[in-house]
Amino acid sequence: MLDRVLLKDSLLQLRGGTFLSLTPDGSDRLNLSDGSWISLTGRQTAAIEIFAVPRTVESGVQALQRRMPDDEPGASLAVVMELLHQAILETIVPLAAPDGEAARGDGMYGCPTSCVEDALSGESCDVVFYGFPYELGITGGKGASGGPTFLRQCSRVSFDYVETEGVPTGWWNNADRKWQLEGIRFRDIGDIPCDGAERNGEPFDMAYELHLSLLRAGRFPVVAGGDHSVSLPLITAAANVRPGLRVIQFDAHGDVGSYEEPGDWRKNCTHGNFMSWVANNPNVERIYQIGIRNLLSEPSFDSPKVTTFPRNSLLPDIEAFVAGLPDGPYYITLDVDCLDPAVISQTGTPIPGGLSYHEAHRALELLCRRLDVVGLDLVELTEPDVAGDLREGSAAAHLIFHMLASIFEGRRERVGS
Ligand SMILES: [Mn+2]
Repeated sequence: MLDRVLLKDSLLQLRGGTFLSLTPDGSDRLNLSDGSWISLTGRQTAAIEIFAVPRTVESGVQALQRRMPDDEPGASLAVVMELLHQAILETIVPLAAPDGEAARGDGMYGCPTSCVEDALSGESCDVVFYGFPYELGITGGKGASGGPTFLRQCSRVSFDYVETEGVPTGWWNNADRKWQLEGIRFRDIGDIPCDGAERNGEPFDMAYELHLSLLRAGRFPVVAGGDHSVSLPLITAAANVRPGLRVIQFDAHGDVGSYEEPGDWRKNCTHGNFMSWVANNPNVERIYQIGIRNLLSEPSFDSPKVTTFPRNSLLPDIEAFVAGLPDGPYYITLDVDCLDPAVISQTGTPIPGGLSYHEAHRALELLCRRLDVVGLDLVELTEPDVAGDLREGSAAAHLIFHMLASIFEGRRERVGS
């Protein structure tokens, strides 16, 4: 499954030494580099012809869709992924500079991009970013699929990830007068391919498998959505690796349908109810919801696992709350609509009366420094109406930065104590 997770912009081509041949009866066969032959479907033949020259996954899938206009949505991507899985296509990922030194990259905060295998191998990195640009689970305004690309763009304006002789220099925090994240290696492995996907389909399985592998390899994953339903496979993977997981959800909405009978998530899960499945996961111990203030047509369901702090009611007592939380693994999911629309309005379902930037910043820093956080995501950020308006993406990029800085400071303090 892992070799099917790709940078959206990574290049694919037909494996070297492989060539197509027509049999006397006119059917297509492929000669593999080990000398053996396999028969091909018409769709496979078309894909192989298209990838005879290196192309991005996206452009190859589009070309295949033009050749096969009657195909179901997603069929073109599926055949490309199948050929990749069979090692008939191979990836060419432009990675490091020729001397092996990681170059300033196009990833989050300008960190280098990497293929999945490299991000998982050895001691290659600490923090792994990836995008999950999926929005088939929305019920409000569109645009969350543009979140990862927009967030990367904004993050590179605010920060500059630098490695000197392979060691990240970190950043000088000019407000708190200290270095942060020095020595913490970032890599960005790109986006889960979501073009042509079916609702709650293959991208969810890919994200789950990828997340499991990153956590088992000791990486700290940071995911940019996408709509909030993308958090379901991420939290499920985290709870699988670290049972007893507690989830802290910053959100204007509880994102709960029914705790009693949520049914089949493949059919029913949306960004407005994914927490029902999270709450029913036996490996999830508790859920704390902060910032909730939406209006519903009927009362929301109560689950003994869920504690809700409406609006900003928790924030005056945040230090006592954080101090009183039990030890154990935590996952933080940050729906940007928890913030007041004065801070972030670029979201599908904005609701007035949310957290200020400083309230969110302080709460997240306290939580992240004190707790054993095993992963985080930021979801529901949409692209701006006016191109080049980076303010709201900058707010989101800063919050992720401060969360990461606090998480790694907290880890160092606990190791040192
Ligand atoms: Mn949400």
